[in-house]
Parts: sequence; structure tokens; C-alpha cells
Amino acid sequence: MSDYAQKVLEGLKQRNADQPEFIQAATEILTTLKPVIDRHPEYEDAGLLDRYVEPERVVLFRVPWIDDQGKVRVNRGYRVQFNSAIGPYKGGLRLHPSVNLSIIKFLGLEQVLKNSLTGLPIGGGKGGSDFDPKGKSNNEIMRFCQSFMTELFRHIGQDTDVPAGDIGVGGREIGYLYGQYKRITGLYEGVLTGKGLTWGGSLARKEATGFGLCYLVEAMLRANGQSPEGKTVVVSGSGNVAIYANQKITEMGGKVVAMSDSNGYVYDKDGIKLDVIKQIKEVERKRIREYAERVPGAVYTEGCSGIWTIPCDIALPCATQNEINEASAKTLIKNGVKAVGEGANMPSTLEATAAFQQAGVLFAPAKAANAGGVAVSALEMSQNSQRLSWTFDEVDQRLKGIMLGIFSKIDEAASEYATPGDYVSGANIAGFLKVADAMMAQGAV
Ligand code: NDP
Ligand code: 2IT
Repeated sequence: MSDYAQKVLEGLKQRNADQPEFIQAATEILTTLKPVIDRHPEYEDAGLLDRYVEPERVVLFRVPWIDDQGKVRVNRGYRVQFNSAIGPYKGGLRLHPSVNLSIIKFLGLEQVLKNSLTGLPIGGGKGGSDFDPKGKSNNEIMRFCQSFMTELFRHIGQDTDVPAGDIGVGGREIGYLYGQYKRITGLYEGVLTGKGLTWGGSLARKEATGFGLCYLVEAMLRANGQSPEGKTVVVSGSGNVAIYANQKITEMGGKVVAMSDSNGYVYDKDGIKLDVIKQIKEVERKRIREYAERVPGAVYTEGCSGIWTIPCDIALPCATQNEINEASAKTLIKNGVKAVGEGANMPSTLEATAAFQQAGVLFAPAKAANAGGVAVSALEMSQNSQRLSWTFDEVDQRLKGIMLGIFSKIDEAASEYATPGDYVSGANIAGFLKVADAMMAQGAV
């Protein structure tokens, strides 16, 4: 690591000792930026990395809401506005009991580079709450979202900060959040993305992250003389990203044999029937174990990490951070995995990533592989500004073009600055260069 990047990382570790996920994301990024920092000594004089690792603004707020029994409950709300050098802050909102400042900051730091890779004019931010949507009624979800927005509205806007979905936030939650924003401000503007199709949403946004992941993985496979055709695939998670990753990789000729949720995983040697998963997860909001009760021959196993013991050619982790540790990575490698595409954000630990790369597994890191979601969010912003809606096919074609463009950028940056095929370095470097250029041009702000 360059002396400057090392110094910045050490300071960051000291100041944020209680934020392991943030330190993990920063460690990977700063370590891989060495060749760039070496070529640009002017970055140190400009304090560029010192500024880059510090969010422009962190908003932390109380979210009181009333449950169905009439009792007042209180959660913590967060919005980290990380970097606006190349556009308004953009990034999702996560509702999960594990949410804390470390998790929102790691997601925000990743988002800055991811958004840069899309080539679209969007800065990076992230937010959420430690609210647990599981087991809550529709009315409780609505009251929570309304209370969350009653504070958040003053910090966001179509030209300042545009939130979207993430874990626990899908179309239903975006609807409640948007309704409250509009009610408070009186503005009908594209302030949130992932909106419903009758009120400003973009066709293909729901599918975008999963589809985009498969477009990028396919490009990576083809660049290395392979294809998804006939490959066995394991997809973790069964939420928004996992479902549409399954759909697209199946269309591409792959066979998905397992999916999971936070309780366990199902294995179906004949290929997971996605209509059954959609019914259980999107319509009924039930647990994945139901799949084994509905599909003869399918097997449910308790515990979600066991999914990585199933032999596969392609692994698509689409659930959450650090879901693949070194032991799981080694099991996947032993079982012959050829490619890993990260649909979730930071699903592989640093040790797991190193193990994949050392074993020569094709590895598409999250900030490149899952950028399709935020890319189509930016296309939704464009459509809102134009007061137009594009067709599904038009958005999908643009998404495909963006993902192929991202693969070219990370492939070229890997070859130019690091090692050919090191897409982790390639993604960090290609994403960073654009942000760094903008920050240098805009002065010490
Ligand atoms: P969803 O809430 O739709 O689905 C999340 C899935 O992951 C569920 O199956 C959930 O299981 C599982 N999961 C969540 N937390 C854990 C955990 N701690 N351990 C095991 N499984 C868990 O979220 P998304 O599909 O939107 O997001 C999945 C990942 O993709 C996240 O990392 C997110 O940041 C990332 N991502 C999402 C984008 C988007 O557009 N939505 C864009 C880019 C990245 P359960 O139901 O049991 O909680
Ligand atoms: O992690 C992500 O890129 C997202 N959750 C999507 C963000 C967005 O603004 O669409």
C-alpha cells in the first residue's frame, strides 16, 4: 500500500474503531488504490483520500412510531451523504435490525465508487434504520415509513439526495415514503426511485439489479472463454436481487439449484421453480422453507451459510454482507466454482475474496456487479426529469449497455494498473479515478 493510503487507513481505523464493516470496505479500497496514488502525488497535497473516506454529512435521527397495540416504539434513522462530487447523493435505504452507523457507512463508501462506475451523474449515499419489518402489519410499516420520512424529507430532494430501496425496502415501502414526502412538501418530484409504475417509476427497475448482475457475469465469462450456458448456479437470498438474478441466469441457460433466506436454504436438483419462490416471497411474504413443502423432491436445510456447500459452477451471493467467509469460499473452490458474481454488497469477507482470487476463480465484485440497480434508478431520475416513460425494452437495453461498459472499464483498469483479471482492483480504481478527478477540479471542499 502507498504510504499515503496507509496513513489514511490507519487514521480511519483509529477514528472508527467501533465500525468493523466500514473499516473492512475502506481497507479493500485503499489497499487496491496504491498504483493510482503512486501515479498522482498531487492527491496527497490536496488531502484527497482524507476527504474521500470522510462522509460529507451524517444525519442520525429518532423515528417514533405507534404499533398496532397503541404503544410508542422508537428506532434510529440514518442517512449518510457520502460524496456529491459527481452528482446528487444516490443510494438505498435499508430496514433491518442489524443496521448501525458502521453498516450504513460501508454501504455509502461502496456506493460512491459503484455510482461512478455506472458512468451516470450520481454521487453516493445510503440510509436506513434498525427497524425490523418482519412480523409487522402493513399499517405498522406505513406508520414507520411516514415517521421516517417526516424527518428525512428536509435532507433530500431530486437535486440533492435521491434514496431508493435496499434490504427490507421494496415497492410497498417506497410508496409509503413517497406519499409522505409529497404530503409534507407538496412536490411531485423524482425524489425516490423504485416508485410504482403508475406514479413515476421506471419499467425494469425491479429487475435491474439481478438482470444487471447476470449481464456483467456473462461479460466476464465470455471475456474468459466461457458462458452461463449449462452451468449449475447457486443464488443466496430470495429477495429482490436474488429473484431477478435467478430469472436472468436461467434465461441465459444456467440452472439454479438453491436459494435461501436468513433461516435456511432450499435445494432442488431439478432447478428452482421461480414462480413458486415469487409466490412465497413477493406475494405471501413467507419463509423459504415453504418451497420444500410445495415442490416434491426439494429439500430444506436450516441455517443459511450451508448453501455454499452445494457444488456449483457459478455462485451469486445476493443476500447480505459477509455471507461468504474464508471457509465457505474454500468449500466452493474445492467443489469447482468457476465464477462468483456479487449481487449483495460486500458479501465476501476480505479473506474469502483473497481465496477466490488466489484460486483463479473469476470474481466480479459487488460495486461493479450489482450496479445495475442504481443505474436504472438514475434512468428513472432521467425519465422523471423529462416527464416521460421509456419502454421495458429501452431501459433493459440501456442497462445491458451500462453493464457491458462497466465490465470494459474494470477490465481495462485491472490491466493498466494492477493484474489482468483482478476485477476487485479494476473496479476500485476505475470508480475512484472519476470521483478523484471531480474532487480535484472542485477544490478543497
Ligand atoms: P431484500 O430485502 O429484497 O432481500 C434480502 C434477502 O437476503 C432475503 O432473502 C433475506 O432473508 C436475506 N438476508 C437479509 N439479511 C440477511 C442476513 N443477515 N443473513 C442471511 N440472509 C439475509 O433485499 P435485496 O434483494 O434488495 O438486497 C439484497 C442484497 O443486495 C443487499 O446486500 C443489498 O444491499 C444488495 N443490493 C440491492 C440492490 C437493490 O436494488 N435492491 C442494489 C444493489 C445491491 P430474510 O427474508 O430472511 O431476511
Ligand atoms: O446498493 C444499491 O446500489 C442499492 N440498494 C440501490 C440504490 C439505488 O439508488 O437504486
